[in-house]
Amino acid sequence: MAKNNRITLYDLQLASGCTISPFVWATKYALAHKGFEIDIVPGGFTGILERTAGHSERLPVIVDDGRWVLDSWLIADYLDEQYPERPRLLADQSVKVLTKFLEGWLWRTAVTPWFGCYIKDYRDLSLAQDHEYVTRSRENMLGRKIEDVQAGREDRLPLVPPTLEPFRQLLRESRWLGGERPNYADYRALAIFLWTASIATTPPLPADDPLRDWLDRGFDLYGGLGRHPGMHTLFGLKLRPGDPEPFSKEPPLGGLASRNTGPASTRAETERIMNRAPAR
Ligand SMILES: N[C@@H](CCC(=O)N[C@@H](CS)C(=O)NCC(=O)O)C(=O)O
Repeated sequence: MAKNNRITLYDLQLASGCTISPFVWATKYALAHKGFEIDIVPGGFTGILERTAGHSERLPVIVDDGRWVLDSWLIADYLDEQYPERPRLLADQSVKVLTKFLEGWLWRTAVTPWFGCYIKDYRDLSLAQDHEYVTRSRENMLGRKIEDVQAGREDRLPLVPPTLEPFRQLLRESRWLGGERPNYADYRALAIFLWTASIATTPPLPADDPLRDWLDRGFDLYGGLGRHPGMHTLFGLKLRPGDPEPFSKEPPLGGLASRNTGPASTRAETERIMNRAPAR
């Protein structure tokens, strides 16, 4: 049982002191959701094994009254199993499965392109003693020089916001992914944008992105857990002529977006698809 309601979290930080790792961000929110005070052990990329007394090469790691728990997903399971009387992170197995799907989709859609757009910032903003390690490990990962990977990002950044449209639609219909209140699905998804905000020296999203409402509310949770002075704004992407529309300005159309409550509810769509002159 957490002594004095406190749990220790090994952080992964940039030189500014803000958390970089999306896995650590999700864990910070998970601990706050469960009502714990967090004792942060600060640090960067190098020396994790020594810092954690040989327990882990990766972060997050928590220590709960002497009990070490590694890995963000195992930590979430541990917190729900150990503290079932506190608000649950994941109501049941199906929420967990669907959260993993959403997270996988967001990594493919946003993290992969943004990693390539911000990898030099990621290295430059890390602690001075981490620069060499981050450069070598990430260049090995990517098979190219960090500078070459990031070059030309002004052409690639505008391509990402339109691909987030299904996620926007979801959040138009629901205040949180968890419904009336945030749950672990919100934290896993927010963690991706918190990671981005920790490294994005130029914004990835347009100023008027409808995702802003959910993102701002999420960053403000738990006394502004996502608001660290080292974070960058996500909003203000400058579009150039010819860039795609960053998000849909039309009300959502089609079978996914509308509820069939009888012929009156589908009449406009039927007229639209029947009366337009056929394409030649
Ligand atoms: N499956 C692990 C992944 C943790 C992980 O990969 N953390 C990265 C940061 S995003 C790390 O510790 N990296 C240290 C390094 O790159 O040396 C989890 O969910 O906690």
